[in-house]
Amino acid sequence: MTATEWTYPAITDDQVDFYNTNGFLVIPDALSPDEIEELRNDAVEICRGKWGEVRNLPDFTGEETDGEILEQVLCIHQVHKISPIQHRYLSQHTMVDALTKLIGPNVKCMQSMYFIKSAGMPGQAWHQDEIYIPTRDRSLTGGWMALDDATTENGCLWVIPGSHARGILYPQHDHEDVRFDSAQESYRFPYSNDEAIPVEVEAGALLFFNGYLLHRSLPNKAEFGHRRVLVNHYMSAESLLPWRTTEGVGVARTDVRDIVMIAGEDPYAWKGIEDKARPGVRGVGEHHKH
Ligand SMILES: O=C(O)CCC(=O)C(=O)O
Repeated sequence: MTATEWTYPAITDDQVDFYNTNGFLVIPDALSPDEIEELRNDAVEICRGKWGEVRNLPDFTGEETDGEILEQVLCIHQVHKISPIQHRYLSQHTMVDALTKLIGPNVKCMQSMYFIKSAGMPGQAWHQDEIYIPTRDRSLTGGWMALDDATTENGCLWVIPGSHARGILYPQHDHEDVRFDSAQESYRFPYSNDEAIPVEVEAGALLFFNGYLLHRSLPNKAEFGHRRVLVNHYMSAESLLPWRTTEGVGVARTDVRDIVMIAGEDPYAWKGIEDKARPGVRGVGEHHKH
């Protein structure tokens, strides 16, 4: 089966309504088996240095098996900045179809993250993505491509349905919870853990979530294997992107132009595009270092 023979699902109006009400949406069978395989293989190539430098990678000798490589890396940010394969998947067929219906005709992407999350690796505590990547029209949308079956055992995503709707960003603080990586945790929100639901999906599914939706993932408690996911972040091209990027050394800029257009027209094309962000491995936190 080649990618071109795959029948891609088309997102329906009912699915758009579900997303608007609940803040998330699953589209099964969004990727062909060939696409899943290509994305899985590319993670190893990225870690082996095929496409160039990745900040904070372990010092691999070149003698490791693919499995030994994967089990040492939790997540690599901005993989599309070096891998042409990851760059191509920003605009994967179902992804573009869904995003143009969920966001609007003009869509840009500013971030990719490849989670490998092997057995034993931590999850990420409750958070809202607009805390990190603020838009001006609340259009931030995560497009999460499952490359393995994601289950409660291996650390699928958990969401609080409808928690995006009020349009409030809750505060964040550091945490000492060993289940999670070092990213901060949202608190003081009016929901309990009992209201959260696991989003278990099969490999090849696409999961979309709103930038104001409270979500988290738990550790991979399986005995072996990975929970691989490519998650890209998108927004309307009409909104400026006042992002506090690492390249800006923590300073919010008026409009970060390190973006990739994936559908429609860029109303700010006259500003040009920059190429600043470089890929880097996410820290797992002190309590997870071997
Ligand atoms: O997949 C995960 O483990 C976490 C992903 C996530 O929280 C995000 O992309 O914002």
